[in-house]
Amino acid sequence: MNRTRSQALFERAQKVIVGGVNSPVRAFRAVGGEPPFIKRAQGSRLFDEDDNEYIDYVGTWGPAILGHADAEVVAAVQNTVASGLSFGAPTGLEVKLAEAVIEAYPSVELLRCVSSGTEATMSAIRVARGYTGRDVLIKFEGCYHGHADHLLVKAGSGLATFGEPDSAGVPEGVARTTLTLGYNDMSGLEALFEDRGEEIAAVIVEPVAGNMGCILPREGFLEAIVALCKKHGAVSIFDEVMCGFRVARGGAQERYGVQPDLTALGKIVGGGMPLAVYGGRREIMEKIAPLGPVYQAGTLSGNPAAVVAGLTTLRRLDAPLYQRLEARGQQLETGLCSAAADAGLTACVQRVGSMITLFFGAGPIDNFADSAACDGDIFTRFHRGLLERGVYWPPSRYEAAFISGAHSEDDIAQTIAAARAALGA
Ligand code: HOZ
Repeated sequence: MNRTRSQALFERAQKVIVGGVNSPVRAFRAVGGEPPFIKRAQGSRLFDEDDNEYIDYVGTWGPAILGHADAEVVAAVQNTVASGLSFGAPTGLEVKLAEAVIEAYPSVELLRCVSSGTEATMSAIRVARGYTGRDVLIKFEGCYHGHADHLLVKAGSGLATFGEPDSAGVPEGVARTTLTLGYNDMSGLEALFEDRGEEIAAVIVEPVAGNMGCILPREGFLEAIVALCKKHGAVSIFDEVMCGFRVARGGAQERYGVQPDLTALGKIVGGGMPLAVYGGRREIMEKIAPLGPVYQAGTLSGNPAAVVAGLTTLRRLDAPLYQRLEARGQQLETGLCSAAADAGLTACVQRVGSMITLFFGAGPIDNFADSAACDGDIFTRFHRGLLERGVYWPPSRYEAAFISGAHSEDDIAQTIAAARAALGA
């Protein structure tokens, strides 16, 4: 595949942008290659600067559930921006979006719009601390909740990808307020609450983890988090930035029937634009300014172009779409399992709806240690082989892949054929 233009752009980019990219995983360093520079995207496809075409499974890291450049979403954004890009004042669109989110997430009684998933989780934790008057936060190893200081402790996503789960630049005192446990470690959680329950402000979790590959909550794990928080006066926070509106319209909390105190949403809720949401129990959310003493604000919060992209996307998330995503997910899962088995590899596929990971290790993969023990060299071979065959898979073994409503049966069949060739099946 010729990528001369992308290579030239990457060379220029590295002189002026850190690592040539505006978010670390995009640099493709973990898979030893150079990133194609993307010119446009349509449906299930990406097109790079050299006019190479790829079937896309990154989906702009989650938001593109309808596929790229969906005509209705694009038209809604175009109509809205014609009336102004940003007002820094309330709009009717924000009210409609809030109502749509609350309808899909009954645990959310009151919410706030912000501009990124990082802001949503960071603000949810601040309000949990303000509400409880406590400092300690529990997170699970390999979960990634954005790049706020207290969350860059044993984190997944880019930090796991580059082997530095704790970021430099985080004050020791801040890091010390974050305690970590293995994902799915219910007895560890119970013991920690027994030991330090009175100090714990909140437990934050990706209820379906996607930043250490796709890892499912074991039966009872989410329920244990919510129950222990309740028992000890702490706040349970589901970070559904990735799995919200993805694994079901009402996210993991609908799929598994568990209601947290607070929820963070991002990615799909903004329809591909910079928008995220945090919300939950009224009593907690009423602690936020101007109703209460916890401060949080943003010039572009509730930006009309972002809100209309999100609202138009949410209106399209109906039962037939989720059935279609499930069918395509099943097709891909079956094909990848056979490809790995026919290549004589130890591997397992973990999937919730349209969120999927092929792990090169024996399953089940229940936590970060299991995920890290999988074979990174085979993943690199798999990734490069796919890319050369026109399939754009996440460039890190710790990032989940996403299927969109625009992926056809034929797209999936082509992907499976490429995977078979890449693995030598
Ligand atoms: N943190 C994102 C993946 N989990 C990466 C975002 C990006 O590079 O765009």
